[in-house]
Amino acid sequence: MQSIAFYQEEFVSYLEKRNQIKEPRNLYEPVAYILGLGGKRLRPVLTLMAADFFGGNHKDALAAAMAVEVFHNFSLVHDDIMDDAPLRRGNPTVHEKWDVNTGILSGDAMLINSYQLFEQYDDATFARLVRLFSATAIEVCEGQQYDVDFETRDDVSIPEYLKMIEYKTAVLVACALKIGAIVAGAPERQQNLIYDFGRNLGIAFQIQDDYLDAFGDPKTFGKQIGGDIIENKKTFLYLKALENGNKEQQKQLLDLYSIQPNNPEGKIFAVKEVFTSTAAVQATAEAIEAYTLKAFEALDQIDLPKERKAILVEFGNNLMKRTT
Ligand code: DMA
Ligand code: MG
Ligand code: MG
Ligand code: MG
Repeated sequence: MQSIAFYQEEFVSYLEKRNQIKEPRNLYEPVAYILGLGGKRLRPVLTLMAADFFGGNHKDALAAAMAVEVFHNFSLVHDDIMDDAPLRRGNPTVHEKWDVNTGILSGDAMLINSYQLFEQYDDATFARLVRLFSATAIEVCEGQQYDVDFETRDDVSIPEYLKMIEYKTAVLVACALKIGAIVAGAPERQQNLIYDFGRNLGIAFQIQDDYLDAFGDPKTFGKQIGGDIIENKKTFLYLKALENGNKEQQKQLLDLYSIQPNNPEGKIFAVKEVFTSTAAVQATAEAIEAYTLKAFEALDQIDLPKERKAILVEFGNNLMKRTT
């Protein structure tokens, strides 16, 4: 059985070959830029692993894995515009390096290109992949719309938050795995079970993403620390702090989130103090663990040899130790 590092290397060497195409149009410069910045390659690696684990060949899944990664990067380029983010993977975001229009158009080009990458599969597989991708794309857009709407709402509940992160983040992690299973020709029940594993892992992943946004190490994180706080994002930390806090802490948090700060660093510091003093940090760590365990329970039901499941467990556990 191959290691996770093996799949990463396989994927990156494939990506490098594809990325050498030089287009005369400026549109593709940002595409090559964002894809070339690296990142964890989490989603395409999951596609390749699922393809091998369900009895296929990961090489047949490379184009599909590429589609997943290109789709993910489309969503990041648009997300950074929506979140007014200056940094991505330790470098300027696309709209910061070029401009907002370039960010929108190069993001659109990536979304379309991601579908085009499915063309190499036979018609039945193509139809399955496009159907799943379309359903996922709509959900990601809906999740992103909730995320933006929640910025100006102060009555967001934890179930609403969980739905939002399931849509904006977890469905693509789940989709990445299911795509590998589809390419391998796995039975539908197995496809759905691996999807459920990915969905729960993706929820844990986004709760942790929110945590790192506030408490990550600026040297390794690659994004602006405190960006969610500046943008009044309703994160798990925030909602738990509001739930756990006393009247005074609740008022402080609501006040901090209701103004456009002229001192963003001061706002970030004050909000993080409330996150810590209300034990929201502890509750967040517990939620990450709970969803990771749910993912492993889903994995337990899948009809795969033990050693393959062990690699997916290792993958999940490594993900929970991440700093980027
Ligand atoms: C990510 O939410 C969701 C999508 C669809 C990109 P986010 O804004 O927390 O992501 P990041 O922290 O990477 O900007
Ligand atoms: Mg963002
Ligand atoms: Mg966002
Ligand atoms: Mg984030």
